[in-house]
Amino acid sequence: AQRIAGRQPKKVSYHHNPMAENHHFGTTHPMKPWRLTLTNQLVLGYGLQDYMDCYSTRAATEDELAEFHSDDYLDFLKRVTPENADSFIQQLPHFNIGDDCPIFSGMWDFCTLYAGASLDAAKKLLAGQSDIAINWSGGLHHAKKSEASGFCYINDIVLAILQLLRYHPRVLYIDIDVHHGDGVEQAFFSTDRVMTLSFHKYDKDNFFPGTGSSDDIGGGAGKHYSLNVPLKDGIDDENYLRLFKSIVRPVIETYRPASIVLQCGADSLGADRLGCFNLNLTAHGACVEFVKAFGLPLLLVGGGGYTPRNVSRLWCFETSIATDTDVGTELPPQLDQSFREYFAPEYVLHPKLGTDGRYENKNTKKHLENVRIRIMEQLRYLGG
Ligand code: ZLV
Ligand code: CA
Ligand code: ZN
Repeated sequence: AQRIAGRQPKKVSYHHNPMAENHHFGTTHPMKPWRLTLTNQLVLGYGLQDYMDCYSTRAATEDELAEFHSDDYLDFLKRVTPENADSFIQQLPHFNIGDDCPIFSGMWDFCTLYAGASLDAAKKLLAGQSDIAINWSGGLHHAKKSEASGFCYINDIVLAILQLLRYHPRVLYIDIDVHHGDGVEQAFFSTDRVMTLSFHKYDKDNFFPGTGSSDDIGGGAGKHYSLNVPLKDGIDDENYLRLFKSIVRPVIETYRPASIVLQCGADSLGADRLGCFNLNLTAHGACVEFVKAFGLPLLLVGGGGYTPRNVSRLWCFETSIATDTDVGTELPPQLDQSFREYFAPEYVLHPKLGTDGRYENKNTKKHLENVRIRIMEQLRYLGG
């Protein structure tokens, strides 16, 4: 990698722990933590570690998790194992443990590690020791106070935002995962100190989690501070990026946050196993670049992403964007053969993802214009 000439590079911190990568949700489960191993191989292959401060993260403590989660839920998560699950059988539905959120070996370690990384990242930003802090193992936006949901057990994003709120009067949360960021929205539903903005596929009865319509706007003191951009199948680079920019700029200029948390779920890419959009790495990355250009303290977290080779391509590419480096379009020449084979058949960083014809673009100009107008209407209510 090479630094792009003529830019004032940001201080970037990379919060990472290989121990969070070796967990298995189950053989048929789409969430594959080893996608982070692949990401890190690319990051190291391009030498991006030379352009940022890399931290090996620690597990979050139970007290830190209790800033958001209930004690009985944490107690359960800490104690339950695949071996003793039988003795918790009545509690499993209560905590929404099941096929989406199974009990797997090392689950507590996995949860505390990805949450610890987001907390460390938030603290680096608060201390002014980094401008952009990255935790690709985080971004698990569906977890609730007392309940697991959609592959998420601990909501590391809520915990990180709570840290930022100690010193920052307003925090903006932006979520470009293909799913609605319901857990973060719900946690801050009735406060005006956090604005949540999620872009997602919305189909109430047929796409998880079924929330996030334009009518979903927050409540109480938080009324108009939850923003949603419901989309249909197959949105492409040009339409997504135009919509993203046309919404995010006025949101930032109106809300004037002290910091931004950007959830970079990779399941909004084309060819994702669970997603249904047609984005390429370039458009997804351009969203990160656009947010970065506002120059506010920025926390980048991961999230969904179910085609591991593309998840790793994306998050490595976005690491290069954060560090103002150019990694080109080829895979790193020094990438180990055992990792290179995952990138067949193209063996490049930027394969064309939006062209497999799996999802045609069902978003009419009219629909996109309507969702944009709904957001502009919400913004008109803010802060007098
Ligand atoms: O990417 O799941 O649709 C952040 C994130 O946003 C559902 N779950 C629930 C509601 C009833 N169901 C189905 C339960 C299926 C359980 C296993 C799968 C197994 C194999 C292949 C696909 C799935 C699956 N599950 C696809 N979509 C779901 C969603 C949850 C999506 C979570 C997205 C998480 C990390
Ligand atoms: Ca989203
Ligand atoms: Zn998702």
